Amino acid sequence: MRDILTGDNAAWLEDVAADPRWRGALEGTDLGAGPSGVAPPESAEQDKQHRVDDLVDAYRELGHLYARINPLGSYMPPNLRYAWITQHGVGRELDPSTYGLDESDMDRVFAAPASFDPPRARLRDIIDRLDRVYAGPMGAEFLHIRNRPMRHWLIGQIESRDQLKPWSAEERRRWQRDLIRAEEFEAFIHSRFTGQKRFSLEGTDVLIPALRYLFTEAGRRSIREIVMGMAHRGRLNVLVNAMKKPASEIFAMFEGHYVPHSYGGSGDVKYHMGQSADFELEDGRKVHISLVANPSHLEAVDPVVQGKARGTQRLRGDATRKKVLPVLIHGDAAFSGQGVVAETFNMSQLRGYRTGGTVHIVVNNQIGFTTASVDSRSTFFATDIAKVMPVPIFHANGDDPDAVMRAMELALRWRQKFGQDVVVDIIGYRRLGHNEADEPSFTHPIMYDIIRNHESVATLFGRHLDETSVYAEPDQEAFRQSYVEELKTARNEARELTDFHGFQALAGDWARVKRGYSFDFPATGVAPELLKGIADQLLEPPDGFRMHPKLSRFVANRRQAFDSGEGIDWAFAESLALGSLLQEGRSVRLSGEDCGRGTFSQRHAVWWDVSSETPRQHTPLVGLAAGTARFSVYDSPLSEFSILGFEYGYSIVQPEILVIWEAQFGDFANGAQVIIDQFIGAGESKWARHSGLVMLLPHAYEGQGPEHSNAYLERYLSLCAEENMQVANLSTPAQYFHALRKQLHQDFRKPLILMTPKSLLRHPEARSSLAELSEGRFETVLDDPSAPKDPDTLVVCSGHVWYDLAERRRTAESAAAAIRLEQIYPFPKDRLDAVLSGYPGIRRYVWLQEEPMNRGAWSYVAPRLAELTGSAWEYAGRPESASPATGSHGRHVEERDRLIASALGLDPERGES
Ligand SMILES: Cc1ncc(C[n+]2csc(CCOP(=O)(O)OP(=O)(O)O)c2C)c(N)n1
Ligand SMILES: [Mg+2]
Repeated sequence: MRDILTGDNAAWLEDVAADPRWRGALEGTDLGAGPSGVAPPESAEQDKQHRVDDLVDAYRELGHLYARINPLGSYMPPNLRYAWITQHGVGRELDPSTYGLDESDMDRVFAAPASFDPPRARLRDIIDRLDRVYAGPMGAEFLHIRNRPMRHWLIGQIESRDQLKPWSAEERRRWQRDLIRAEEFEAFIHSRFTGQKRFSLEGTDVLIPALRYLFTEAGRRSIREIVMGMAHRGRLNVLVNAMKKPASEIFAMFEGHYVPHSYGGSGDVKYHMGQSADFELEDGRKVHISLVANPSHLEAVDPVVQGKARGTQRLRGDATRKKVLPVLIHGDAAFSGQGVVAETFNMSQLRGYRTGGTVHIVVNNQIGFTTASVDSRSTFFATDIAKVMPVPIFHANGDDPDAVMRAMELALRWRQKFGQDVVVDIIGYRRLGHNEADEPSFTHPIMYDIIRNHESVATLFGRHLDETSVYAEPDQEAFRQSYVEELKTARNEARELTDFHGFQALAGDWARVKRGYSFDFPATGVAPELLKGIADQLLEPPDGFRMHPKLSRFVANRRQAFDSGEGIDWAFAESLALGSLLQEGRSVRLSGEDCGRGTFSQRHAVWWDVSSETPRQHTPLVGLAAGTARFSVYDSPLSEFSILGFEYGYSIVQPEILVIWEAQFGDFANGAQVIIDQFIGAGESKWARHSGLVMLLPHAYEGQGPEHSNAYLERYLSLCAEENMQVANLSTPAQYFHALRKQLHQDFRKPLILMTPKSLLRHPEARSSLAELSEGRFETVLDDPSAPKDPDTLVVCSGHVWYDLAERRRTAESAAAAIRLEQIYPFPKDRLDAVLSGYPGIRRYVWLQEEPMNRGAWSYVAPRLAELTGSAWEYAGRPESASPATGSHGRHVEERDRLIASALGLDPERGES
């Protein structure tokens, strides 16, 4: 600012500064105080106008703190009331007398805010409008939006005369019918299935008309698909009354007729189920709505919804992200408490993860289980976390459908205009306990006294519609009765649904996908001439592109390896595999921390021109994509939970895209443990949702200390059952090449968990030949390429440790053969059996691993290996350890030498050297 306040500009800016409309903008600069730093004298008229402007600003800034947004009136836990007053000094900010305006000014005409029409108005009318739009049953927070045009647009929308127009009678009758449905649905379950958990919506019933209004408005604005996530609260009600799930199916689950095993899988409780349905507009247009299945873990579904929405945008060719809308419905306690909410906001505008803005709805019942808001968060509102972003927040009184719909409308308008997130905080209450068997007044006696005497929104709004002759009470009652009859019929139908499994059949592209796993792997070799074409594309810089000298060397090395037909390393094998898939017309998406270059400088999927002033990049794989295929690679934010969730969500959209997530080091994936446990491991069993997601987890004991050694292989293995995923620890680039290609070439989709190399990326022996890429397929077991004659010891190991073993064996006299278990789950029993049968004279069977005994694959493989040979296997590896690895490099080397020696039968205790 200071730089431009010189010369000619200064005079012009001084003129501007005199204009009252610019006052706020220039506050804090020299101009804010006038040309000489001293404010010019004002006329009495100007002075009054400034006072009016200050009042207008106060409404915009603080109106929401005065708004009548709490249906429980002034009820607030005592300490929260204290916090309110100390933080906000609420009292007289909206009182005209605070600004020196009194009754005699009320009929005087002033310049109105720019959003007003006409531009001048009586003070009384200005205040009246501001009061209604900012301090009525809806409050708005937006001053954290720093972008002025966006903020002004929003102010214009909120203050516009349109906001005061009454809703149409037809619209309001529709909402009332939705409210009646919402209320009767809960009441029906309450009386028929007493004491069973349903997580009643009562107290925030307005969610049902609000959602249906959102779907309708979205459809009118050309949105074709909505991807939605929500928690337990009112989910059954939403499924039936907003998403067309037959009530009979819900009732069948209450009746105990639910038999997911008849389809296969565990199924899930009713309030976690997903659903998809077409929502029809009156003009016949349809909006497809999908509610993503979710686990109990609150907010974990948020990034999954984002990934699914992004994938759907891709599938539908929605380049501007205006046709597919993500909607997330949160609880008030979870919204402020769960960090993944902040992670999801953070990714919302990033190139690789944006979805064009999410409509967030907070179903705010002012409590979380038994915990009061004051113990739940340090912020005043549950929604304050959203203020890290330019996200408008509308608070609406849940007892006032007119206000709630207004907020929904503004939210959608904002999202479609700016592609940014927006929050609608529906403030209601929870009529019952956390669940229906729960007694809420143990902990909140005063609040629950108020709630007991508080009439439902359907009662209040219904009475108002009756009194204003919009919807006569007898007509409302007739509708209520007809809906109850519908529910009764549904209940009777439920009695017939005796073998209800609840899974929605796989449709579209997924219909082709087989459910079961198969060891009949497709051939995944790629002809040498095709590989050459791919390599040429990968290794050729564009014209005039100046490469980093080290990158030039990297490319030259790859070229040399390719031309010699030998020495293809890990990362090169990866590029060739991805390039081949792209050439076949299949898309690839890779994301993770620093994955463009690669944590270990191994990948260089993105090249940077070192000479150009404007950053110029080249991504060689992009040019290989055939047809509609696309290669995308994104350096992700420093988050595991949200990014893995996002990629999982992307992977369930359609089966023909290879979606890969890479951890910086394998152990960091435990920050995403909820996604691994609840979605990746169990999603197919619970919800019949298939995913071919690949997780790359750098893993190897190389003396880097406790945190960079271990990807917690054992955790994945503990989740393995019923062929739910594939877990592998590979030892050659060719194996990696075939594993990646196979992931799209096999006819089923299961997550692939790969332990990936670190030092092996550059190990001169961890190389493959072109011939190995051109022929064959993925092998679950690799036989010993240089087994001694008549071995008496057979070692089975997996991954990196094989190279240590092979090296030691070269210099030691050992009669041990060593084979590699490349895929650990599904356990390749038959293949391993076949390989073992090639070694008839074995006296010692040894499992070798570099991980401590309580980690790695030992616990998983031990009983399986024993079953194969009918004898217990020896263990060669590190002893049990609380920490994943030693922090001392010297100690690491000792441990390594000892475990290799022990596997080969060379350890001192055995009297050998
Ligand atoms: C991550 C996680 N921690 C704890 C729980 C247990 N839990 C279930 S509901 C709930 C309270 C949620 O409060 P809120 O988000 O306000 O939703 P409400 O039930 O009030 O609608 C808790 C703690 C959970 N489901 N998920
Ligand atoms: Mg709550």
